[in-house]
Amino acid sequence: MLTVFSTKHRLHHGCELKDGAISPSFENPQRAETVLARVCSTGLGEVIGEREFDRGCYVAAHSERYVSFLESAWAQWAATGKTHDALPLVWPVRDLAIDQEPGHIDGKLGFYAMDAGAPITAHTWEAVRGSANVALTAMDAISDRGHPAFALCRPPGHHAAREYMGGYCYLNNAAIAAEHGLRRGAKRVAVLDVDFHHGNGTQNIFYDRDEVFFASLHGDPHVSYPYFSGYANEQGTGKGMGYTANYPLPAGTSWGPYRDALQDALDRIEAFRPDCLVVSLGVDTFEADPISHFRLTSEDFLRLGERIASVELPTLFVMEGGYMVDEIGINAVNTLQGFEQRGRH
Ligand code: OKP
Ligand code: ZN
Repeated sequence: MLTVFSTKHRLHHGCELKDGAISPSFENPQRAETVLARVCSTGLGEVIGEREFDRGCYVAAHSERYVSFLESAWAQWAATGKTHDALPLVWPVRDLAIDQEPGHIDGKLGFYAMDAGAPITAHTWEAVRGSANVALTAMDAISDRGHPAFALCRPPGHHAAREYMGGYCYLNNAAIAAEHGLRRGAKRVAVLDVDFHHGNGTQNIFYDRDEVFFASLHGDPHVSYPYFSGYANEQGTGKGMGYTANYPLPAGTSWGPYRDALQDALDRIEAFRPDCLVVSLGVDTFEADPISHFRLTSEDFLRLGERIASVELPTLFVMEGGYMVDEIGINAVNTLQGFEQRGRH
């Protein structure tokens, strides 16, 4: 399988608000390096760099003003004299004004963020663009050749919505790739999100659309981040009604019940008859993940890949979460190898 990787991810490492304190983010550069090392040591296939794409490709999934904010946020923050990471501190919840973008950077940060988990550092935008370009390059490979590809994206993207960042995510790499697939001629694209956390951003971007089917398996939002989305009754709106499927699962979920939910999602994806499949591949469903609560084993990721292959679609894997740094290479590549094994039969 082809892997696309960008060294630009190394430019981004920041902090997050966690358990009442600002601490170094679990989402660190070592993650992507560990996955890349495993891709190479297992001989998964060729590794190529990302190509450049214009901002229109990002604006396909996000608003123009949000992309402008991401481009200029560090400069605006630095202009106030600060040299440390930018994080939001106030959010427009419920009845507060959301009809006007604030002028001050502190206001803008809250306006365009869902949490204090997506720091903006001096070179964050470069890394974020690189990550989206990795996904776009990989989608081109699928559209051109119909072969599967792995977009080794960092930072991840699935919490990033049309107009806000959060949960380590800025641009929604999977959604940007799906939009690119549609522009490149796909009539329908399915997105399957197997990260432990609900892909609220991807859901948001496609919620009222019927040409993208979105399915997510994740920790029950009643007890798991992001808490405010991912319930089973969220099924889409307008012509998108029925094109979103959520599978909230209890803490402690292991392969058996996980597999049953996965099979249901895959059945619905097959019924949708998409031209290609984008998989938001988070491996934080691993039993030893430090911030998540499922119990998949490294072996289970082989089975996950096999099942995904069973729908026999041109497939793009997009890296999302996974924080047990020692194991994320094994678990991510096990998924890809499980997929390839099945494809050979
Ligand atoms: C990003 B991705 C829970 C803290 C949650 C944010 C998690 C973001 C996950 N105690 N902090 O979906 O892997
Ligand atoms: Zn996650």
